[in-house]
Amino acid sequence: MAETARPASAPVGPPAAAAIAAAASTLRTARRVWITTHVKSDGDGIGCELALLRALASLGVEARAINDTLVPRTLRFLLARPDEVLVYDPSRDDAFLRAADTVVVVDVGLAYRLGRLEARFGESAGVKICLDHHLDMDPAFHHVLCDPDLNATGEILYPLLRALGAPLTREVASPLFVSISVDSGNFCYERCTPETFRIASELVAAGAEPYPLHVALNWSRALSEVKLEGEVIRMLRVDPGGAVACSTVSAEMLARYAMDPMEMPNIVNIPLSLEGVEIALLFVELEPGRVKVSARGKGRVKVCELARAFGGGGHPLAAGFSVQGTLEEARTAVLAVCRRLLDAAPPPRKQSW
Ligand SMILES: [Mn+2]
Repeated sequence: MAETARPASAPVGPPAAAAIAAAASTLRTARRVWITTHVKSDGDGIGCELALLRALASLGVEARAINDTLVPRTLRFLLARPDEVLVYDPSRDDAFLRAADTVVVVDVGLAYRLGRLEARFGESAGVKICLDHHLDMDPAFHHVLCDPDLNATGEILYPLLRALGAPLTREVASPLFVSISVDSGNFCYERCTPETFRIASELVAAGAEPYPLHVALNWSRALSEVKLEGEVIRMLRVDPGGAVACSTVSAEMLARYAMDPMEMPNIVNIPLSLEGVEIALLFVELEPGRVKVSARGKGRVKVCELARAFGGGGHPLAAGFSVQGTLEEARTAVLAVCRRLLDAAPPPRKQSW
């Protein structure tokens, strides 16, 4: 193969126009493109897959989106047909995956997070392109368009689609708008820049409709999820200092409401919404002895540092990790680190508007 994988030490960062043009030219001449994203995919991953799939189809390039796991219920409204994004089925898909001359991985740079598709990715002879906004990146990719300063992978995909010269139709713009909207907290998070809004403006001009997309994304919740939120609110605890708030979801509650712990990413915003709270925590008992912790911050403390103390990772304002032990043991251990981080944190910033 003419293209060689980049060295393991190559940094991620704002991709140069030349890097975007090179990835676009690979895609324009591709014959079979396999698009995929991480397991338990989210709005950014699925939105990018759909936008790229549709853009490539409009250019006459054969492409398929094949993931390890199902599109979450909350995002299925985006699909033009139920099988527009496929769940990997070896007997149906292996021939296509082996024949793919280009592989595009979106919203993740680590092959192990492709689940059952990790091996197919590893053995693929195709040119490997990564579109992402996370820090960690395997050295297997020939093209890396990854900028951790962006809210969403969609903000990387947008200039790539422009470089591809694919028409920006409503069908491309809508999932791309969803990708950025979901990962930017509805255009509120700190990484929103004028460029974020410039892209959003182009997408709306191309036919993406913010209000119906908002209704489909945020006001189409399952009753069980809202009822579970009621229990999470009842069990809210605020640390005596007032800066840490947390709540818990037991394995019994997950079973009673038939909730997938991966499909409730916003519940941790309930403790975060309290005045004076700097760190919000949601402890979810995945199984007896294993607790998943979602952490959110308002800015004074980088919650990724909290996550790192427990072997996890994430972003300054949003991170996650797992702790062995009971819910109570996990809470005691995590609160102790929170207090330490708060003591070392700079004083609250005085804002003026
Ligand atoms: Mn993302």
